Amino acid sequence: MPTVAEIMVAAFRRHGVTDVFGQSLPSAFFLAAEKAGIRQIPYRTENAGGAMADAFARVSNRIALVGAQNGPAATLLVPPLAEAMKASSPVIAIVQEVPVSQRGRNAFQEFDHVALFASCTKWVKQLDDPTRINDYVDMAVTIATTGRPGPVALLVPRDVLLMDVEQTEVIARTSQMGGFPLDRSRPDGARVVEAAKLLAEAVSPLIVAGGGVHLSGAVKALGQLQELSGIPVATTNMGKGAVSETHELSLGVIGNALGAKAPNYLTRPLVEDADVVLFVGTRTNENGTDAWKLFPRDATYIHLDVDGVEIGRNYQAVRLVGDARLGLEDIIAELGKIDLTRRDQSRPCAASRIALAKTAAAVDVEQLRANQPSNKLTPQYVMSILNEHLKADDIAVADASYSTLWMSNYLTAKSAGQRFISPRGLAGLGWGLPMAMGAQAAFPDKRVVCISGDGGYGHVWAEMEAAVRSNQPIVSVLLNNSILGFQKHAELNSFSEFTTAIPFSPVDHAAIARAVGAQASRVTTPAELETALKAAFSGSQFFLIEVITDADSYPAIAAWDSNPPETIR
Ligand SMILES: Cc1ncc(C[n+]2csc(CCOP(=O)(O)OP(=O)(O)O)c2C)c(N)n1
Ligand SMILES: [Mg+2]
Repeated sequence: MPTVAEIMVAAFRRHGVTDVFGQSLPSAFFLAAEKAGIRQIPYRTENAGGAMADAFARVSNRIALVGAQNGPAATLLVPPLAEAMKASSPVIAIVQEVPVSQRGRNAFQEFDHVALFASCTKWVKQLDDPTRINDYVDMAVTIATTGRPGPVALLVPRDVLLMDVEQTEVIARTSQMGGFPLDRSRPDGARVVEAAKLLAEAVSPLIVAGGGVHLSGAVKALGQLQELSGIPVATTNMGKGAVSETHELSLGVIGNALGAKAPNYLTRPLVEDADVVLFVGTRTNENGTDAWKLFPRDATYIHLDVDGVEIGRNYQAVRLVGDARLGLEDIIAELGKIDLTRRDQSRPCAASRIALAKTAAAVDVEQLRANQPSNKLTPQYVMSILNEHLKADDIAVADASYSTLWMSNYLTAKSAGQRFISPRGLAGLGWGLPMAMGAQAAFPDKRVVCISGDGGYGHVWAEMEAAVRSNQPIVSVLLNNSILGFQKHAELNSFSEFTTAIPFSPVDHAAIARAVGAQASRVTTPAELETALKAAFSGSQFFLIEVITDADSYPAIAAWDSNPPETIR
């Protein structure tokens, strides 16, 4: 007679699950999973395991599972689930519960997990009736993947997992889900007609693509719309790669890092001059809109999003509630029926403005390379060299803080659909390395590059051991400026001083990496950087490149233009 754990594993296999992030708990579940051929990908901390699952889901468009014990382990899942919630990532947390017979008696590590996960999941439920196991698995999968995707938590009491149940008693299910979006819905047809008309008749329209374009698999449709309409496309940090940044109508990433020193600063007028803006799959959050200052007040907005709550939150808009791919296809179909003379006429002008901005950006990068101090590399320089090594189907992952902005501003999306993953749901430190591990687990044959700061890396050093154990050939680039960089500069900007917690003691990260069996190189010169990158990219093992970087460098955060941190000291 099979146990509930075994039936649960079979149910997840039915949904196409091949990998689970875990640390052996709940034991009955993982023992059954490994016997059934599901690979357990180990984490050192639950924080990291949840972030791995999040990235796995984002890059693969499949649900991702993470397991954890009750109590303290479960509490460590809160941060990654909160990030997944804000970033619309369908992570399924399998959390052990105390045995039903011990409930409410202060059992070992007993905690109210329903209350714990209420704020950071779409759904949290405890399985009590063993015959309903298939119902609960399917409910978890459905809720994670339908509508706006997001995390769920399935609580499984230790004793229920071990129960033997007659197959005949278990409510059977046969549906195969596991991919997302599970259900695609079309926006209101009349509003699509209205939107197409607005786009056709605009003087200088703009499309802004968020992470929802990747989640919906709408990259191809967006490229078709860009080509057909000749409308320039910008992306948010999470939308980066939704269009190829080598396309003549692609602006690159816009948002809070579009300050005066940004390489793509000259794209800013194209945003500020827009009279019609089409948002696709974006929350119009603070950073993506430069604190809602970037877009013109008097523009007309159209917003296509699966979550109607996001539409009109910050910009009153023509409401296109629905799947990004279907919505874009509907707009394309409507544009096919109307006169696009205006769009055809405006395309060369938009393209030449963008070309000018890109030429200026290239000059900017040339200059920073020429003026590079020989013993102290700037992150801009490191990123521009890394960009040369990155191929069109490589995956780049960045930690929060400056790393995300260095990636957005200095790495080029060389193909439509190339992925650039960052924890921009909540921008927490320490997500970079585990997200790279999750992406690598989803695509073992792809090159995954991780960019982190030393503060964020300190949250997750231990995960290097897990990456080595899992034979993950990640190229991990650590920008070691020996400070909490953003924190220091933000404090200088706001208070003209900073606290004593900002500088770190010297840390030899390369030595830590070697101690856990990884390859590593500590880099201080351009020549050493080049050698290390060549070795890392041609190798097949986890490779940490620790670059000692200039602590005074910071990305072009627009809010600091009027009061740059360096002038305050
Ligand atoms: C979990 C978490 N704690 C604190 C912060 C606030 N914070 C944002 S950036 C930053 C400094 C990051 O330093 P580091 O990782 O070294 O990157 P750098 O800015 O130096 O490149 C801090 C403390 C955060 N975003 N997430
Ligand atoms: Mg730092």
